[in-house]
Amino acid sequence: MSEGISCMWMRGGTSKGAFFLAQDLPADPVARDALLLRIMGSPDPRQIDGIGGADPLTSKIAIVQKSTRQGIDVDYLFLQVFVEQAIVTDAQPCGNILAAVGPFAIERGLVEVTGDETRVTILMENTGEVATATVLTRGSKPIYVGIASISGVPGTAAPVPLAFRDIAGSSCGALLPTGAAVDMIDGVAVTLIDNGMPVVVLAASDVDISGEETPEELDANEVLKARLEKIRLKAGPLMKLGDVAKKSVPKMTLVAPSREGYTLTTRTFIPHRCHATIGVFGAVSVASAALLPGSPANRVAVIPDGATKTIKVGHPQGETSIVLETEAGNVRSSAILRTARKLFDGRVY
Ligand code: NQM
Repeated sequence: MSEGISCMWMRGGTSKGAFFLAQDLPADPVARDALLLRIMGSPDPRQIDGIGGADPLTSKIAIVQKSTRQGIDVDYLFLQVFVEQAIVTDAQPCGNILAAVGPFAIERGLVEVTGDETRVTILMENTGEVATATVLTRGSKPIYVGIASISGVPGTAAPVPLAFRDIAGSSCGALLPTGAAVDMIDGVAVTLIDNGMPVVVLAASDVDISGEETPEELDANEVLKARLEKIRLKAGPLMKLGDVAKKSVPKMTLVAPSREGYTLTTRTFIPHRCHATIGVFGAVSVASAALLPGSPANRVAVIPDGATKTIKVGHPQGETSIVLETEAGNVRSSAILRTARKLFDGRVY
């Protein structure tokens, strides 16, 4: 530790995190997590004694290594470091941080560049699911500069399209872990769904908000937060996630009709603070919930026709478009456009 540890600080989508090679961290998870808490500066609301950004979206870790599995380039373990509690959890994946895994793997020489475009196949160790990232490359390096833009990130950057297949039930064992598109918890209609991320989807109007509030307004609404947490703690076991008191899943997404012409609009608690936008797998799960007839998301959504559906998931800073390939009404694969950027490369102490 006195010598420091090699670490790259990267933006992936609308999140930021510390990227490590697996070989540079302790193999023992207890020692590793203690070290990561110290590196990020948790527990502390300001993370003043670490490099974390005092927000769940900037208190994230990616651990990457060359894969030994057939057809997979790299294995990626995501860890969420809680800001105010001494908790490091692998109980969720992260599709935003995933956007920077391909560029990082190329930077560290884990994947060979194959021309103007390099496809990186990534095993997400948290769920056992596979993602394919396409990274623009020149020489032996990723290109970060480009013309793609995503809501929640100022300016433009090189596009990093991400594609997923068969991610239903990634953490809960089934797309709908209770077998139903609608369940009732505390008198509120909810969809308990996992298409890449366990999410409880409910209508904003059912918990007495419009769904257009700012994250700051929602974070200040203690009555709403207490009500959502009660529902979440009951949803956890129903979703086969056990006791979720100390877990960052399931997420809580409040849905409402969109006045901007998006498919629907959302406000998401992850799970105790309101997301500035929405997570990648969170958005895939909510988009999938919108296709379920009679569900809270379906009731507020305007669903496009056709087997290939672009679902525009509205959020506080614009929208996140998810492309769903469907077959007989079921989602077969999904894709999303992200961008990523190398921010700092050095040693962390
Ligand atoms: O849902 C935040 C993020 C995420 C996770 C969260 C994510 C995803 O925006 O795939 O990206 O929901 O904790 O980084």
